[in-house]
Amino acid sequence: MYEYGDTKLHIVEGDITKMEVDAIVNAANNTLLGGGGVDGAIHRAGGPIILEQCKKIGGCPTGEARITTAGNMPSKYVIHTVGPIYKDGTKGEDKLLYNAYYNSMKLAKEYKLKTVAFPSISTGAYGYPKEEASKIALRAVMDFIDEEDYIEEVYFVLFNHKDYELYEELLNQTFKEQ
Ligand code: AR6
Repeated sequence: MYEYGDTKLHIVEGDITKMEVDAIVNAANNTLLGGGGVDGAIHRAGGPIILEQCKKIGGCPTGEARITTAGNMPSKYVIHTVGPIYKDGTKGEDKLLYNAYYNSMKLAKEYKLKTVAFPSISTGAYGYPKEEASKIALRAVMDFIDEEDYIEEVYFVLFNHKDYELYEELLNQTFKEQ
């Protein structure tokens, strides 16, 4: 566990659908109608209510976020955000990925949520290089805390050990420097 201001930051290796938090974040696509990866896992675990609510929302631009309930999962809400498809790093991918994290935090705060769990957005099917993506993720969360408000606990949930170690190293480095 790491502390940034009044926020506790955690890294967890595992399946985000099992997290007992106020909101888990989904790495969705612009349609919000489901897909593979973490998106598929969330819709499967949460059940059809999530798709029903997503249909009513009617899509989400890249970098923005929308919210639904979490159906059968232990969390209360799903914050659906859309990260960028990584092309070559010169198409504004960094800002869009940053916005996806920042706007998810913002929506969580609007709903007065205290605990939020993020997957590593865009680093699967969308091809974002993982190390760069992890730095953007942490920066966006820290900036939100600095600029807007704190969230009691933020979890970065990594699906394999290599990704977990990447975050562990980043957090160890970042918090050693303070
Ligand atoms: N829990 C936590 N992390 C997971 C899980 C899980 N259950 N499953 C996968 N990951 P991806 P993207 C990790 O492809 O790159 C979908 O089809 C995975 O190891 O899920 O943002 C959407 O509909 C990877 O590190 O999302 C979009 O079309 C990370 O989650 C598209 O994929 C993100 O991988 C979005 O692509």
